[in-house]
Amino acid sequence: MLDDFHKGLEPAAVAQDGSDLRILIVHTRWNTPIVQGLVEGAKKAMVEQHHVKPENIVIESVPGAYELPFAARKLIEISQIRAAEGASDLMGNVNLLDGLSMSAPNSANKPATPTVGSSAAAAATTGSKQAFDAVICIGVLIKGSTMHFEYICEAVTQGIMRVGLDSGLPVIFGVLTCLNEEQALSRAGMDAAGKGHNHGLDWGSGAVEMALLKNRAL
Ligand code: DLZ
Repeated sequence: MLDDFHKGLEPAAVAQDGSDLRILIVHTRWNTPIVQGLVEGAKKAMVEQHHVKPENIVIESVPGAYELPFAARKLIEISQIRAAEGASDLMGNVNLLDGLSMSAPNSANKPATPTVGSSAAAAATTGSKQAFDAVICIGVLIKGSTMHFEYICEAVTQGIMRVGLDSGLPVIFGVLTCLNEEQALSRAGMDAAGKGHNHGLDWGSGAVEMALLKNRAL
């Protein structure tokens, strides 16, 4: 029975068309190669399975997982203001987070050339009533020898949930909370045995499905 067990998210019964959606990915710069693989997985699912336009996927970065909720909230606010103003791109050309963004469409295992601040992918066009339709927060937390891991996991989990409920936007919890690096590699589909599954794929599909739910007419 487990031979045909579907790893990760079972596809929705009905095709999820993301061609009109705008998605924000906020990712961390800790455990970068694994994070990169997860970001690429999320993008792959959105573009290849759900037809999200690559130019409508905006990617921003933060230092670590603890910063994800604040950044998601701030970037949602900015994008909503810019969309209401009819701006031609959602993030503008301001380096809001003063961070590096790994936006180049490279392969999952090859770190992209970083670009400073709001990426080229941040040219998501507006022209309709909504700013972002969903946000995916992506990070990798790996347990160390102190209690730090537990505190950050708790804060980030609660924080991401809060941003979603407060903003009314789906915010996907794309944070791996792993006991060691092997677990993280496996969950990014980067393990040596090749038996893992890239959870980024599920987060991309989940973001599209939840964005469509958010936009569903009453
Ligand atoms: C400090 C820290 C540690 C020890 N480990 C991680 C980690 O595994 N993954 C991650 O995303 N961030 C880590 N951080 C950084 C914190 O998330 C945060 O950036 C700092 O505590 C500053 O607020």
